[in-house]
Amino acid sequence: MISKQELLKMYAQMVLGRLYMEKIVAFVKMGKLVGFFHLGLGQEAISAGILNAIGPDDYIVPTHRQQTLLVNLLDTDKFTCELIGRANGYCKGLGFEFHISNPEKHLFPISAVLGSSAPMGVGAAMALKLDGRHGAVICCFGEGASNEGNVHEAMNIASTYKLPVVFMIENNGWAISQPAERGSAVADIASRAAGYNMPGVVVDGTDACAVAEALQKAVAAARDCQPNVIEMKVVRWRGHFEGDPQVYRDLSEVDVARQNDCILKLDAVLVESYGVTREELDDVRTQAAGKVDAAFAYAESSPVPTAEEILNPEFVYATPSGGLAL
Ligand SMILES: Cc1ncc(C[n+]2csc(CCOP(=O)(O)OP(=O)(O)O)c2C)c(N)n1
Ligand SMILES: [Mg+2]
Repeated sequence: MISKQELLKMYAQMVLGRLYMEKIVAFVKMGKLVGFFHLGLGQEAISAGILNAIGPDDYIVPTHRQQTLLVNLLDTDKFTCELIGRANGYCKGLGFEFHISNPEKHLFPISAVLGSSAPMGVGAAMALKLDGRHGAVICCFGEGASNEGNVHEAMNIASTYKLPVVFMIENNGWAISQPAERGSAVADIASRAAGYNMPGVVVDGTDACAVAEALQKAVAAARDCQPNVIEMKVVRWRGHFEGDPQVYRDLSEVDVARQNDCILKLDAVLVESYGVTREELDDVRTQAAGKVDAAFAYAESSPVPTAEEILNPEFVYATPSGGLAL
């Protein structure tokens, strides 16, 4: 059972993620942000559930749609500097949001090579097991990525070697313009787990309580070297990237999904079942909005990296003695 304190914390994380992404939308529209932004609006509960489930020995291999996770796991100001390419960002403004990583926070880089997070996560899980550490790797990817060959190989190795890894699939129904049912013969990607002799569960990714409970169980099992698959069903609210005209889908799907908003649902649970007041929730929102505004203002006034910093290979490539050593 997830406690009131845990749910309140998740609520605050979800609201921060939501407002942060809405700010990105605004900045893209104003022409202040350039590049591709793959927003996880509507998918905030999953990131909050991951943050709730992890402990100091766990690791995360994130996806490109987990801004809620990044903005809460990392320092929001420093993350925003990375987002808009400023020298005091986590990767000196060279990684941007997409390729950000942070060894101290056990955060692997998001890979642009779809599906490659799975072998990366399995490699990290193998390292944890060999080192005798009681941690797990939460290896995240979308349902589109789950159809890549290396994901299947990674799942097979994970189960054969009993590695401490959770394969966490955010099934948002779309892989760019391809609907999930065009990319896979099974309706539930988690059902494939049986083919690797692993447990696999399907969870409503908009139900924060169900998400948190399922992730806690999945991570606990993985720490005990029971690899498993967890599939979160959601709907992608935005285009594949900001600016995607989405001519390939009927947007009424999004209107329906917005009625099933994970934040509104958790809001109702907190008020109706846990006695949280509307004022308390409004306060959470006000604080999050202030944090987002302050982070963007700070980042905008921060310096861009110098040419020397941009060209210094030490900041771009891992060195033999450094990098993401576990
Ligand atoms: C190996 C590889 N193939 C294709 C792409 C192009 N690509 C980028 S994102 C994407 C779809 C991702 O869909 P999904 O895994 O469902 O994640 P979502 O964007 O829906 O969160 C594709 C095909 C890529 N980056 N890498
Ligand atoms: Mg998808």
